[in-house]
Amino acid sequence: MRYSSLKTGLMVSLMVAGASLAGSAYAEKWDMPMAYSATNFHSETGVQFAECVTNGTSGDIEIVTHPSGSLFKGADIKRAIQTGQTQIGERLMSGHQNENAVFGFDSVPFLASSFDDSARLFEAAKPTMEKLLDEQNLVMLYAVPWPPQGLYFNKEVNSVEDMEGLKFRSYNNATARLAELTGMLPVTIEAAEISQAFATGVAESMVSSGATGYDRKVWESLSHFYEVDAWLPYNYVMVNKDVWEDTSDANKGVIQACAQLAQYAGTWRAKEYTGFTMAGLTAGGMTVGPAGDALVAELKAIGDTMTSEWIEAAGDDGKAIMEAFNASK
Ligand code: PCA
Repeated sequence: MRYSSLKTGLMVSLMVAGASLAGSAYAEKWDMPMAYSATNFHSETGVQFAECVTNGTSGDIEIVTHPSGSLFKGADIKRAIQTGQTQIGERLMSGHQNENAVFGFDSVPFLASSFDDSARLFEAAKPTMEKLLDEQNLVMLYAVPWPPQGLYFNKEVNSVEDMEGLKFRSYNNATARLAELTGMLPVTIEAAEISQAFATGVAESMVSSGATGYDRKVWESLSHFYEVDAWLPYNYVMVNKDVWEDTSDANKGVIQACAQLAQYAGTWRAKEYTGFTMAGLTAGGMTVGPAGDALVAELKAIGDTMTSEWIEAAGDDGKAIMEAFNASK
């Protein structure tokens, strides 16, 4: 290497080191636990959000993502943020249904089964969710839907009777209730652990998106995916309210802009990923297609039961969400 280029190289390294030192004078690090694998589209969206904030605040706030439940398991993420054990994180919103039925507004079967309807439902629920989260020391930054939920089995299924007695992997209260109403046996398992659960026979069926089945390579154990489009549950990113209030207005502005971008980009990814993962499941050897009319009719009747149950359990907040949703049609 010639001396001049060596010198230039050294100067550049020093300048970079100097810039990052200057940037880190007041820098804060925010750890962002996420429950799903690094390659999942929600996690990829989270990484881009984190980079956007780190760059946009010139390193004032550095967000570091931790996928696959590596920092906190999915079920512990919200509490960790609420109590200040971590600053920010992502969680499946309906995972909190056991705290308050309102959190399950997005998992009511057949209430909103397309991307457009689910976006309207989310907007209708947003003010109520923000109020609820505020009472829990949390601020919601953005939310992204999973693709439509369908049914996975290790055999052909044409009726609810065919499901009787199957071990059914559930991920929230609504999915456990669906198992009960169809005569299956619910077992709660996080997405990160489902490949093993199916391989060992701990579970034999589930309701989830093509995305999760594809990410977890479920064709190694399961044979059928029925596109039921039952609902589209949301993942959301929330920040501890005290941390948020200590953030400068300029940095809040950057974070909100990055959040808007993430919501848009994540939703776009969810739509693109739907077709891609259906093809991927088929390529893996699964039979993929719509459920038969008889099965759909039975599932819709169960959906009606679950809708009434949710409205009853969610009380005035649930009523407000339903009214806003119906008014947005
Ligand atoms: N995947 C997540 C939640 C909904 C989805 O499509 C899961 O199965 O855990």
